[in-house]
Amino acid sequence: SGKRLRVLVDMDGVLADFEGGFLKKYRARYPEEPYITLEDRRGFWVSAQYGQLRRDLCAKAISIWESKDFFIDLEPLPGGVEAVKEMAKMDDTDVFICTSPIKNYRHCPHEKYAWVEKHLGCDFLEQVILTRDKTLVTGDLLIDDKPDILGVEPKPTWEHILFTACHNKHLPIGSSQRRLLSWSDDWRAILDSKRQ
Ligand code: DGP
Repeated sequence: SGKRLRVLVDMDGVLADFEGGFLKKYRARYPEEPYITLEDRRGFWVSAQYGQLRRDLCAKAISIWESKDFFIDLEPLPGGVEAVKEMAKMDDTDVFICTSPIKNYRHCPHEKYAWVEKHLGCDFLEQVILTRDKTLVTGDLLIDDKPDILGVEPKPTWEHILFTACHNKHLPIGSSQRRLLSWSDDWRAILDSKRQ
C-alpha cells in the first residue's frame, strides 16, 4: 500500500451532541421561552435561528454554550467514539480531531481537551487540533457537519464529507459532495476510497 491516510474528524455535531446538549440546557435555563425542536432546526448557526424566532433569544442561546460545563457535559453521538478508536488502530491511518473553539475562550478549549481525555483517553490528546481555520490543516478527509468550510486557503487538501445533522439533513447535496449519514453508515468505504 502507498502513503498513510490522514482523517480529520470534527467534534461538535460529529462526535459530541452539541445540538441535543444545547436544547436540553436551554430549556432548563429558560423554561418559559420558546425553543426550536431538533426537527425544526435549519442552518448551522443556532443563535441565528433563535434570533429569527425572537431577537433577544440570540443572546440567550449564546449564553448556553458560553457557560461552564457546557462542552464537557456533551454526550457522545452514537458510534462516534468507537469509530474513531477503530480508525486510529487501522494500518497506515492517522486520525486527528479537528475542532473550532468558540471565541469566548473561558471554558471551551479546556473542556474540549477534557472531553477527549474522558471519552477517548489521554493518549488521544496528541491528536487534537484546535483551529478557527480548518482550510489550513492538511489531510485526505474532513468529516464535518458544517456545510460550508471556508478559510484563507482556497484549495484545501481534504475532501469534505458532510456528516448529517438535524440542521443540514434537508440540504440538497452538492454535485460532488459526499455524505456520512451517521456512524452506522459505511465510513470504512469512504476511507478506503481515498487509499492509494
Ligand atoms: P465546528 O463544529 O468545529 O465548526 O465548531 C463550531 C462551533 O460553533 C461549535 O462549538 C458549535 C458552535 N456554534 C453553533 N452555533 C453557533 C452560533 O450560532 N454561534 C456561535 N458563536 N457558535 C455556534
